Amino acid sequence: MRSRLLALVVCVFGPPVLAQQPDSAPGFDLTEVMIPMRDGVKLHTTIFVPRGSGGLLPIIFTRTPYGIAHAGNALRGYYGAFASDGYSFAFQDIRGRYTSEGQFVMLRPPRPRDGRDPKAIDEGTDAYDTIDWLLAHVPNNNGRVGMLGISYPGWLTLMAMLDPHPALKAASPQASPADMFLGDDFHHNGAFRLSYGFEYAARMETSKQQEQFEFDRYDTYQWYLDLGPLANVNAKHLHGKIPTWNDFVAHPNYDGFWQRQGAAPYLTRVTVPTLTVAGWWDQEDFYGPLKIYELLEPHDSGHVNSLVVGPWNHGGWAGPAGDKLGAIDFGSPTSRYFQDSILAPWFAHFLKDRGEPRRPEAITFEAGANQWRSWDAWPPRLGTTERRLYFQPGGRLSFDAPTGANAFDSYVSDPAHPVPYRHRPIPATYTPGGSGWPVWLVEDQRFVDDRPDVLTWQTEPLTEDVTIAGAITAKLFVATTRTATGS
Ligand code: PG9
Repeated sequence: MRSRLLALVVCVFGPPVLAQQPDSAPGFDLTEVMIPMRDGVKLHTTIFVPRGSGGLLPIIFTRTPYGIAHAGNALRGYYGAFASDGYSFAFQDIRGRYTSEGQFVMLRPPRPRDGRDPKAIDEGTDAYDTIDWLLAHVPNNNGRVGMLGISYPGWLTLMAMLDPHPALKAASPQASPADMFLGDDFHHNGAFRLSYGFEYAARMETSKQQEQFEFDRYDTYQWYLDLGPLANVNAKHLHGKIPTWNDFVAHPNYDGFWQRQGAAPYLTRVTVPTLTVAGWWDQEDFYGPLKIYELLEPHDSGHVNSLVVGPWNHGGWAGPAGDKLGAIDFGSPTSRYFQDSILAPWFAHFLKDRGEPRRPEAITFEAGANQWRSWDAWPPRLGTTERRLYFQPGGRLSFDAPTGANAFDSYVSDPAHPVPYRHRPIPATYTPGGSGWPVWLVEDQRFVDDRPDVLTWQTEPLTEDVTIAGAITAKLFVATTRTATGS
């Protein structure tokens, strides 16, 4: 079996790479290749072609910094609806990761696109060059490629859409970040997400593979508290060797570094039918997908830009069921529904000319009512009213504007006793076997309610159901008696 496979590798795809054994998938011929990019760097790619399929098939293509050894599993899992429907697949390690050549740059900003340097590269050109190669080498392809990915691979899909290869006919950036300073993994409105930023940077840049930072205690809340000033991260632990950490330190404000990396300046046209996917309780990248959809929408004259938001945490739609998140039950297998009834038909339409898929502008899951809703616009235009909720004296919250002038609530913030956002002990984000991180957004946070530095406002008991949809904005008017304040 294995020798048959290598024979196929040599004759169809060029020299094989004999590194980590990739998983195979039943019914597919697996080949492993190094694909040359325009600057000569070669990227490690695995290709799965269904055995004995008669006709011409599209290719589903995913790029990732997280390793592709287990891509075969994906064909039995998240990509199962595609795998049983006649597609070939390509999975690729991006530059500088695992056995790909070249240098990894965290969220590498797009190259200057003035065409002056034909060898200039970015994640978009790497996707383009790979698609070119796949069309010439994957047997029986129908000349159409679809890309998808979740989170970093979602962002890589987005980059491939900027100046897409003409064969890229459908793209689904899922949980893709759009701005790491404003709302995604590393900062929220400029507030640095210390534990995630530190642990992710160390995980990605200690070596070409993923490495777990070894904390010397289980409760990382205490570890970060004991760390002292931020400078101690490099002085004691990272020693200036993690470029992304150094960037966090060098760019504490929303300067050109973050703006160049953010997606907004580049999302000025809809180049490919796009299905953006988000989870309401995404602990890492919720801002990104909503922003990507919103930025593309004014340019969508062909009505091919659409959005799905379900009751999921980060990437939760890739699991087999999606009927629960933490303690919340949604009453049906929402991930299964998404995979079989939204995602697969959407790609089949653009890559296989199959049927008229269900293509509303937006499909969202209404938690509480526990039902999927289709919309002709997002945020919804019909049947909604923009409302304001106001803080009131005595910790009350109401839809009526307060009448008193200059009322305020205040608290004393003590940086030596920061408010934990999760129950302690708080294990490292990537603790094998689970850390609670993926579900913290749906946890009961009333355990901090009685702290003097936590203010809580509450409505009267509701007399009827209230459904909230669209962009929720909090406007806080804040004054502090110090120059630096935790909030
Ligand atoms: N949220 C992760 C990430 C994406 C992009 C940059 C940095 C982190 C992820 O899950 O891939």
